[in-house]
Amino acid sequence: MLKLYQFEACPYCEKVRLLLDYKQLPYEKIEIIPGVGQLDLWQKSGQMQVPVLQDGDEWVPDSTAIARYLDATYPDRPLLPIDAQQRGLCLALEDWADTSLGANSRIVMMAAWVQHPNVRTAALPNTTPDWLKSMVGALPGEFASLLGSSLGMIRPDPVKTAQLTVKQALESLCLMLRDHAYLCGEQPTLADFAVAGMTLALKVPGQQYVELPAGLCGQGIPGLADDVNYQAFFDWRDRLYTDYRQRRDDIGGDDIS
Ligand SMILES: N[C@@H](CCC(=O)N[C@@H](CS)C(=O)NCC(=O)O)C(=O)O
Repeated sequence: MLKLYQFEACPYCEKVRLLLDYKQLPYEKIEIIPGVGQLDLWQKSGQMQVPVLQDGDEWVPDSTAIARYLDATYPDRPLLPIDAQQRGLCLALEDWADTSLGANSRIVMMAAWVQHPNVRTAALPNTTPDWLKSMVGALPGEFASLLGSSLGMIRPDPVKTAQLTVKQALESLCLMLRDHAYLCGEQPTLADFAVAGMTLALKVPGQQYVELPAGLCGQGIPGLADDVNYQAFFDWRDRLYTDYRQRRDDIGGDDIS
């Protein structure tokens, strides 16, 4: 069986999980422990980042390389269009999603995390004691921002720039999807799954799809995921999940958000 070495919360790993589910290829997830686990990964794959796909003796790091490998090895349900212009557009959109959209979504998510007490406490593991949740929720926003900047995660200007960039990205995605079911036409392609993966941080998929803290699943960044101007995009992404993402078989129920 295919093995996916991953971090559950990594957008590039979510992109690959979407690709594998679309192609209806069963796989086993192997959660990597940051640090120690990455050293092991380096020995096996020659680099330390996730995602890495193992297919027998074949080790494939990098989500884009994994997509190309999957199409070459398992050609059913192709990820790239045949038409030259559509194919070029698909590859360019994938690269844009992996770089600009992914990086800016992460900055926006970090900013929301430090500024909104609810988002901060939701990110804590389910087992966190109530007293610690209250303490984290009660931290003043300025202190949390300072903590964020001192860790080199965010600074005020990059956050504003990232927010504007993500808003424009969501606007362009809504426009691209207005008259078409998917980004490159009427069939899903690599571009759609890259965009869906990279926006994981803007609105976390439901618990029926991802193994993340219950308080985070289904939660969106306030001011983005609940903005009616971008509703068409989040509705489209929900449909993509309903149609193609495999539901977790270790939990039951239809109404888990
Ligand atoms: N270009 C890579 C990017 C993968 C990536 O940035 N992975 C992050 C997690 S989201 C990672 O492994 N970070 C750990 C590190 O760099 O040590 C891809 O498309 O797969």
